[in-house]
Amino acid sequence: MDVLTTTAHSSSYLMQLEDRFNAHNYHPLPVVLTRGEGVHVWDVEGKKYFDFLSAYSAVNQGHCHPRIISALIEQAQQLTLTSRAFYNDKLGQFAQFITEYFGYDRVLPMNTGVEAVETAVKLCRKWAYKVKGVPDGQAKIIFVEGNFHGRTLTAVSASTDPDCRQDFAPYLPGLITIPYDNIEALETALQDPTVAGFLVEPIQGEAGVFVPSDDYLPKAYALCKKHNVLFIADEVQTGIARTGKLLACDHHGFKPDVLILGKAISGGVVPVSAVLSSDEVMLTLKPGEHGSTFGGNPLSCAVATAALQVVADENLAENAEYLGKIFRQRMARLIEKRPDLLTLVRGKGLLNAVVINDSEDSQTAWNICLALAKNGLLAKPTHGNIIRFAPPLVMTEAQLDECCQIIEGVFGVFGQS
Ligand code: IF1
Repeated sequence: MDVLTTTAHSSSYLMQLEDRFNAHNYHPLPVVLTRGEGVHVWDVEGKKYFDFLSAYSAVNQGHCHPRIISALIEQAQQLTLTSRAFYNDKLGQFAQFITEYFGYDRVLPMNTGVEAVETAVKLCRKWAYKVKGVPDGQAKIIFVEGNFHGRTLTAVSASTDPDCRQDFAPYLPGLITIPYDNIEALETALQDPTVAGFLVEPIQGEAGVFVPSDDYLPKAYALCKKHNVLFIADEVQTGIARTGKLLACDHHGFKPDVLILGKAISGGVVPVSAVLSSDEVMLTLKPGEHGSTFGGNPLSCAVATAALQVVADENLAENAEYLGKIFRQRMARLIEKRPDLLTLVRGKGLLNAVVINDSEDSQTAWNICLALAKNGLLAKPTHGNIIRFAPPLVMTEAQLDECCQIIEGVFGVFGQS
């Protein structure tokens, strides 16, 4: 008998099943999805939605992109995993492809975004001791307030969000947090010669799509150069064309010393993440000092290669840039109509958010998302009163117009019974 059937189960049954047998580490919107194609997803009752979350920017290429799925199927029928105990015929080719694609000497492939963050932290520390000459055990890495880098103990040790870190002590030492978008604070922190890295999201996604001042990132990069500190960009969410350029750092004309990628690097098909950097940084790691069972497996290499080719061939960065401008204009007009409900829209490319004119702990944003779902558009609040809007980058202008009409319709009447 097929255990995981996709028929005959209602949404309510499936939600109860998950509630009974799964950990309660999420509070999902009450929608049970069973199919995805492009910018659309369907629930088990057959209702169709526009996906305006894109699995937190993992399906930038759209759900089940045919080129990525066929790469998955072809490789899955040949070889999925060898471990790195042996070579495989895909990793070397993938490593050459992705390093040329992003312009780096070397790649270290992992699986989830947070594993790539952990890898970057280990590389930074190794570089600190082997190259910079920081005394053993004293390397520090600077993070910024409001950061989100994942759910491991390193990531939560760097977090300033109580929900992310409460009751997970003791925390990893050697991590400093400074205010985001504050160059003076960074300059001060860099006076410490044991600092080896500055790890930052070019745009803070989870915090609520905070776009820093235009000169913040380039100035921060220049300061890191001045102090022989690695600029480490966490582009797990902002990368892969999401913000209107291949990388969010591309808006500022510099290349991070260490680049962290995840999510859409595989088009949301299988977990793939990667760290890219120079020979100087990467070759500080020797055999046996880092790795993972699935890291660099042939299936991931085949899928990620296809997923990145789709980004280039379908001009997804340019599309994100173009549609993002239209979206923010439409939302700005909506704010003029409903200043009682909305305060602002912000973002870059197709990573945007609207801030609801209500307290963080209000149910307003959640209730708006419920209303949006009823009208065929899926989005979810990030912190309390902020709704993130991030559709797949394959969206057409006509589809975006239809989505804006849904959003304008819901916001237009919300709270005006
Ligand atoms: C959840 C947030 C988004 C990330 C950045 C690393 C990671 C993430 C900038 C880790 C992951 C995911 C995690 C997921 C929800 C989602 C999320 F709300 F949590 F913060 F996107 F904003 N760096 N973000 O955004 O990558 O290990 O998850 O592959 O944990 O609830 P991962």
